Amino acid sequence: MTLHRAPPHTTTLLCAVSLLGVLMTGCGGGSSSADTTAVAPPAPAPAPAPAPAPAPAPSPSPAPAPAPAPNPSGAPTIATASVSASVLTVSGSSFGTRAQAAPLRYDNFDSRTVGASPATFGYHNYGGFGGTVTVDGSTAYSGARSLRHQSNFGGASPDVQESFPHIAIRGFSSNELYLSYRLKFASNGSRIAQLKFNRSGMEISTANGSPCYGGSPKFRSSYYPESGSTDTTLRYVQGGIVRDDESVLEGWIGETSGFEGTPQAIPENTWVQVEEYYKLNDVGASNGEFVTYVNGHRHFNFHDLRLRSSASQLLNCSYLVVGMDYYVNAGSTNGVTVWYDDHYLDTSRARVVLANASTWDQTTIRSPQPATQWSAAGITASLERGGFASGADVWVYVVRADGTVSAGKALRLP
Ligand SMILES: [Ca+2]
Repeated sequence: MTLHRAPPHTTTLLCAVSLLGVLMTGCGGGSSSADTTAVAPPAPAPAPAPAPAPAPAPSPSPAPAPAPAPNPSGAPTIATASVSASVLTVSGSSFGTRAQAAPLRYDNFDSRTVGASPATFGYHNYGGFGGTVTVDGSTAYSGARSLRHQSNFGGASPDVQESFPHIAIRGFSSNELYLSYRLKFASNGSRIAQLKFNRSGMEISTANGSPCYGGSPKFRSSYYPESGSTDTTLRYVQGGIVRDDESVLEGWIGETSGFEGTPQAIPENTWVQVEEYYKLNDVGASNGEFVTYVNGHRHFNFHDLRLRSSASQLLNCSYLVVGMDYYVNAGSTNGVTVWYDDHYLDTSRARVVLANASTWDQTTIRSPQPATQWSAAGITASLERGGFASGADVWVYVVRADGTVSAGKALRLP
């Protein structure tokens, strides 16, 4: 299949006109990632043994004790999984550790007040512009409420419209982030020109008018429809990383060398799951990671990135709602609407998941459950049904902090 990228001049124009002083470093996509790999990665290579002293020492110095493996003894294995009183309990072995049981953030918006701004319940508004972001009681992936970004609706116009509310989580610092959320959009007769996915990185207080959006190092991506058509489906993914020196590595999924894969098309009025995983490199090494999925379909898959030069450079901001460029057509009934639900953000990949297939590679729904207790042999989490109804047959997976995934354990939800 031949993929057709949006004309570069279009992207440049949209970026240039949309950023109000935010420089080009903010342009491009912005999404986020899940696991490093969809399958259990091989066991980490054992630390190379220190070269034995070549000197003919009469008595060789004893080999240093190997560093304890952070996740000992093989893949995580689930023995039992059950639900009682909306608590998911999983027992087994080799689940590894988490610094704290609960994720950094979990919000299904179901307890929020319809019409409320996310700034009233822990989200940060970086001071964007354009449309509004409020709790919505008419459309949801889970429960009865979600978060809605409603872009402004003026008259039909040949000019691109912009709506960039810039709603994020901040107030943490980490070498890595895993996030998942649900997204759906409706064109309302209008048309998205670019939907910016999650951007996450390090704030630079003086950066280009917006500490997170203009900061670095940073991970980012955007989705685009077919250029110049009336097609409302999002089909093309562009993005990459911004290093601490402001240099970039970016490209189009499926079109640029190193950006393998085929973009997962997102039609309007269809909920999808976005998962992203970011990891900064160890200082001096090229082992930073950027892995993203939509409905379990992998887009970015980088494991050899160098984004920073100091251990003091940490991820400390992560957008949920960035914004969009869009067109209002003759006959439009509103600007484009985008909904978000089941927002999960954490500083670790370690999580327990409800999924819709018996093997991880086949899953297209991977709902992370917010844990309340976590040990190597047992996990409890608040049951978040997401799209799964009572009586649904699901599979429980445990993902360890190193990305290793257990086999699925069948469970019929009560
Ligand atoms: Ca919800």
